[in-house]
Amino acid sequence: MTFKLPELPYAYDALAPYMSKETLEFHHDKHHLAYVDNGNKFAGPGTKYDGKSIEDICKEAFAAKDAPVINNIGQHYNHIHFWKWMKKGGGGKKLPGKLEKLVGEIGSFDKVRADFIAAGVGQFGSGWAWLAVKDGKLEVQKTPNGENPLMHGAKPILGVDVWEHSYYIDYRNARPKYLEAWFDNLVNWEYVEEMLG
Ligand code: MN3
Repeated sequence: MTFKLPELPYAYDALAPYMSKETLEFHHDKHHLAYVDNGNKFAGPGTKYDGKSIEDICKEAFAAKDAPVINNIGQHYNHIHFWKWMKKGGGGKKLPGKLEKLVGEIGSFDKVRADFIAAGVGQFGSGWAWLAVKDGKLEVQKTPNGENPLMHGAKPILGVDVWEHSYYIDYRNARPKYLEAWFDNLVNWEYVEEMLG
């Protein structure tokens, strides 16, 4: 399979002021594109990964400790969903039904929000914070660099990019402020529910 850069599902200025046009231009057009180009080099046509799903490639590469594929295909997978996990006018406490039930099983909306933000703040260096489903239960996770919950036996349903390229233009070094603004104003909960399958 030849990997391709997906288009953003909204205009570059749609997420302002929480995520600027400039951030999205760099993040999508330059950073995500680099993962796609490198992903094609390391896991595209002519490699042993050709013909496999991106989810399977993530798992196989992690099991084989194949760092270039873990990072580039992991990041391609993460960003495909990251763009869809955000929308203009997102956030809010009103969750779709299945998701609300899963959150209720491990506590409250406020606890999940606090744990998710703490995971993002606590990820040392570059990486991601996640809501993932493992054995039917919701979990808050964090992973370094391009890793994701698929590589750790779970299914990601929401992820936030805590690499500096995701927030430095808009928030400088204030990662907690970025995470709070992101969670409260940008999360597309309908897409999170869709990821439950
Ligand atoms: Mn990124």
